[in-house]
Amino acid sequence: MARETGCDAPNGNNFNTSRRRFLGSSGLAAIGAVIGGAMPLTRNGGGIPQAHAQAAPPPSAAAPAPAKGPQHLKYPGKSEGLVVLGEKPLVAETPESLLDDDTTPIEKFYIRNNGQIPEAAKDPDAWKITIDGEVNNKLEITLGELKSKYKAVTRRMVLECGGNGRSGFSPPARGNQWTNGGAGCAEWTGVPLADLLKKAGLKPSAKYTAHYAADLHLSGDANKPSLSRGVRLEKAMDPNTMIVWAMNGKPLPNIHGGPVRLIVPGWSGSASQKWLTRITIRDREHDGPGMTEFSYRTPIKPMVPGGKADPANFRILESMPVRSIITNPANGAKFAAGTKELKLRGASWAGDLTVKQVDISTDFGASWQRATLEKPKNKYDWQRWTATLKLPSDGYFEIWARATDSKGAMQPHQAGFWNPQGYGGNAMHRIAVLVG
Ligand SMILES: Nc1nc2c(c(=O)[nH]1)N[C@H]1C(S)=C(S)[C@@H](COP(=O)(O)O)O[C@H]1N2
Ligand SMILES: [Mo]
Repeated sequence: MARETGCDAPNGNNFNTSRRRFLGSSGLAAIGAVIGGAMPLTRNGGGIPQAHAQAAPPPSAAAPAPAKGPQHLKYPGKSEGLVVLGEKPLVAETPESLLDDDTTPIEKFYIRNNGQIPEAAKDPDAWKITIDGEVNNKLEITLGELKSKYKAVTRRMVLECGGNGRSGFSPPARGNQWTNGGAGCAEWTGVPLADLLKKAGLKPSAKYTAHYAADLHLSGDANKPSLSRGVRLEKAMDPNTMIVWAMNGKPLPNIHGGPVRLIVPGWSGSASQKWLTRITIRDREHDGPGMTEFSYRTPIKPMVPGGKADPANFRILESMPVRSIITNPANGAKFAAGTKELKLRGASWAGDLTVKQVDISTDFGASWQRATLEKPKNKYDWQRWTATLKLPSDGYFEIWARATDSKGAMQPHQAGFWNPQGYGGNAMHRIAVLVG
C-alpha cells in the first residue's frame, strides 16, 4: 500500500508517537517555561524548534505537563542536537538553530529513511549502478568507473524532505511531524545523471525515471522496495541532477545513502534515492512505492481540511515551496536588559526557483523590515540572509521571517492547502526571544 511505504507517512505507529510527543511536550509548554510562562508562541506552522523545548526547565504550574521531552539522536557521527521524529524507520530533523552554518556539516544533516538502513559497503568502488529501460544500450557501471571515466562536479545544493513543515497543518496530517528541519545544504560531488543517460542513449519513448536502491523494506521483504520514486525526463536531464559519492568533500556516509545516491535538487527529497543501484527509464510515469495515491502528491482543487480525499484530484509534488528559517538567535533565547539591537541570521530557499526577498517582523506581521539577502553560490544553493533589528524596549518579542520567491510567491502565515499527508506546509518561521 502506498500509504505504508515511501510517503513520509510510513505508518500509524510512527505517526501516533511523534504526534503525542509533539503535542505533549514541545513548543507551547516548554517555550513558555524558557521565557517565564504564560507567554506561548501562538500556534503556528512548524515554528517551534524542539531543541529548545528540551533545554527548558520544568514548566510552571500554569503550563500543561509534558509527557517527555524531544528525543535526541544518538547515532555515530551525528549531532545529538538532532531530534528523532521516528525510530523505525529512523527519521531525525535538525532544529533551525543548528542550520546556522553556510554549508550544513554532515553531523547536523537531517536523516530520513523509509526502510531499513543497509550495512555500509565494504568495497565502495565496486558498487554497481545499472541504467536500463527505454535506452539504446543498457549501462552497467561501478562507482570506481564512474569516478574515473566521467567529469566530476561539486555543487552546494539544498536537500529537503517533501514533508518539511508538516507539523504546521491543522488538523494534523499523517507522517513525520517535521518543523522546518527536514532540510540541509551540503556540497555534493558527483556526475550529472544526464551524462550517463546520454551515454546509454535515450529512446524516443523515454519519459520518466524509476529509482531503485539497496535498502530493504521495513518488513524485510526483499521483493518490496522501501521507496522507489522517479522524475520526469526533463528533470533527470537537468545538469544539476546528480549521482553523487561525496558530501562536503568526504565519502558519502552510509546513513546519507553512501556509497552513492541521487541528488534531485529543489524537488521533494524522496526523489534523491540513497544507496542507488538502478535507474530504469520508463515510457510513462513511475508507479513505485511513493508515487501513487496521496504519496508526494497535493490536491489540484483545494480540499476540505481533514475531509475525504479523492485520488483523482491529486498531482505529483515536484518543486518545493519557498521557505526561510531564522538560524540565529535560537527560539527561546534570552538577552540582557537594555539590549537595543539584535543581529539575525538565517537561510532561505525556494525549490526550483530563487529567493527574491526575506522580510522580518517583530510586531506580529503588522510591519516588516527587509533582510539583506546573499546570492546563491550556484543554482539550488540556499541563500543566507542577515538583518539587524532595533528593539523598542525590553520584553518579549516574537520574530517572524518570511521569504518571497523569484515568481512572487510569499510564505503564508499558516500552512495552507491541507492534504492528507501534509505536503507544501511553508508557514513563515517564528521564534520568541526575551530581553531583560
Ligand atoms: N533508498 C532510499 N532513498 C531515499 C530514502 C529512502 O528511504 N530510501 N528516503 C528519501 C527521503 S524521503 C528523503 S527526504 C531523503 C533524505 O536523505 P538524508 O537521509 O540523506 O537526509 O532521502 C530519500 N532517499
Ligand atoms: Mo522525505
